[in-house]
Amino acid sequence: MKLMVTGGAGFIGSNFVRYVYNNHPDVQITVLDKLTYAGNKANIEDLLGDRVQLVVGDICDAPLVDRLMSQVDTCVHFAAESHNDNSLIDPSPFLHSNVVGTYTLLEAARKYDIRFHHVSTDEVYGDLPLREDLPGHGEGKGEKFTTQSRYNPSSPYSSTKAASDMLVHGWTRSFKVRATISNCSNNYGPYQHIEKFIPRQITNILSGITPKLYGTGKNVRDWIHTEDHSRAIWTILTKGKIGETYLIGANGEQDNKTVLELILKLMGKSPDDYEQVKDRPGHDLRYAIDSTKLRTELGWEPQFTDFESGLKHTIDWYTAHEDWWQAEKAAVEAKYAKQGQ
Ligand code: NAD
Ligand code: TDX
Repeated sequence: MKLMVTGGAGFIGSNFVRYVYNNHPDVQITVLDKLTYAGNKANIEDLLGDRVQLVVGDICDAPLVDRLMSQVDTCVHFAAESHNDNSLIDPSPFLHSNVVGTYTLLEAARKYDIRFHHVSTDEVYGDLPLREDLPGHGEGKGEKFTTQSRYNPSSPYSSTKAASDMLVHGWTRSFKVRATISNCSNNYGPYQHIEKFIPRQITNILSGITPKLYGTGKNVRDWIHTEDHSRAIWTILTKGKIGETYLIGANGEQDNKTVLELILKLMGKSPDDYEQVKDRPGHDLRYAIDSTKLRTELGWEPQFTDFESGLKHTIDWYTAHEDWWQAEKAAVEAKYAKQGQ
């Protein structure tokens, strides 16, 4: 396989490149990444060589994308602006990378008949009510996202991801692009940018800064280890049916307050040693994925089923890799402080 990975120097993309490198030695990988503030060459530097090359460039650069796509047979598309809070301050790069970027790649996939996998998010479906607000605490059917759920995005980030999914649908139906889509829940693990919830709190504690919880902390996210996400994408790429969408999730629902208390406990702090700050405008209440289709049709199962142990490994990674995040910490916190968060 000659594989192009867009966004392969970011959090999930670099973990995917590492996964393919370690498990599929016959794959040649070209990473196309703009190295925005979220991309970091260091994430894949040790892999660069005969089997992995990095091209620094924009997925909206049509001549560059055309040239690179003419040299591969498969593309997994991660590149995106990925942070909700940033999209609330300035949506424009989200339109550029997430919408125009996906369009540019699809046009090349169409021209060269590339097998295309589009990496998307459960946030395209909007949010679900909290279980405590549902009759019988939501243990019945229909209270999780399925591939039948209605698109209902809440933020500039999720609406541009929803738009990109729609482009993939259109190009698949009208131009027979051989595409699949996956919508995954919240990832955690090594190499996640410190603007995101879990690494922000870990690095806050390591830096002597009080952790910051938005609002009441009742909001629920469905956590999955990024390595389980990589394995799921590989499974869809190799066994998935063209034109299909697969939801990826590992039954990892936790409210933010519980996650923060667990981080504090694992780092030897008092569980109430945090600050409640201004809530995110339009803050989605709850995400929860029903991944039955992926499990029953393609045989994928998550391996990181113990969240506490996965979180402990993640804390150990940030503790051991201070050089990876330290230089950016002050600027990330200064940006949040400006927003009252
Ligand atoms: P990230 O922000 O850590 O990485 C994004 C990468 O894309 C960076 O390396 C960046 O430099 C690159 N990039 C951005 N714009 C580009 C452009 N115009 N041209 C080329 N490269 C560009 O994001 P992530 O958390 O790793 O997310 C990766 C993908 O997975 C995104 O599509 C996101 O929507 C999706 N996703 C993320 C999660 C999550 O929990 N983080 C969950 C589900 C889906
Ligand atoms: O400091 C914080 N305090 C806090 O309480 C931050 C940064 C976040 N939060 C809350 C907001 C969310 O309820 O934690 C939760 C997780 O926040 P983020 O890490 O920003 O993730 P989220 O907005 O849920 O989106 C993530 O999952 C889906 C990724 O960033 C997206 O790219 C992905 O599509």
